[in-house]
Amino acid sequence: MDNDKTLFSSLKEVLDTFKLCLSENKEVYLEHYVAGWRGLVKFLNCLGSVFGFISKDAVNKIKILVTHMEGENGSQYVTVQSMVKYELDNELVDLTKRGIHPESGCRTLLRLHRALRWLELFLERLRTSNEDGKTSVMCSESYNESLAQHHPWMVRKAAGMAFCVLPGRPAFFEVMNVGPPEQVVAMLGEALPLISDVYQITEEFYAQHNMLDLP
Ligand code: 1PW
Repeated sequence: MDNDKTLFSSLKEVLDTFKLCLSENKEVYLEHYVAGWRGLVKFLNCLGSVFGFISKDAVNKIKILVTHMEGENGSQYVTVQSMVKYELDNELVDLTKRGIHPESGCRTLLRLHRALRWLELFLERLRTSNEDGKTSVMCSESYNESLAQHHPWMVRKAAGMAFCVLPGRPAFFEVMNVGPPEQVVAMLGEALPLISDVYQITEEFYAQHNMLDLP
């Protein structure tokens, strides 16, 4: 599954994958969450090599989750909720400081979850921007409001440098490969509430279990 060499097709397809994440009783399916992230990584890779260090970390996190999902206890890793319950019940999570479970599903997913908030904020800015909106500014504002708070200085610095060379809005829309700008805006308007739902449900579940600061 991790040798997925298929090319990025369209951001619509990627965002559609996130739509599949929510079960009827509002649990988050890991399979679709991971598939959504795979698509995002392909998208990042189309934005230029400077995004390499960003996508590399996401790829690592995806790999860790897939290893859990395909491992002998894979049946516990169907939804975020079942994963959290299983890992907590079996003391498989380092709760306060890094220890013997540096690759727990819970702490790994938390990193992607925080990054999803960045994506949500960024795409929302993009959706409401006008023709001369600067993607680099939208991206760094979204980052500063979300993920940056969890990153050390070095990572913030490197991320800031990557944002500076983001393609401008027209080229960015082209890479998204959704169609003319009106269609991109409409697609985002449809997809963003669902991404937001996935984010909020995960956030609340992690908060209930006091797991928003896992080391
Ligand atoms: C243009 C749209 C952008 C949205 C894609 C978001 C991708 C997010 C990946 C950010 C990764 C930055 C470099 C890695 C930092 C890691 O140290 C950090 N990982 C994340 C995902 O924040 C924390 O992981 P760690 O070191 O605690 O294992």
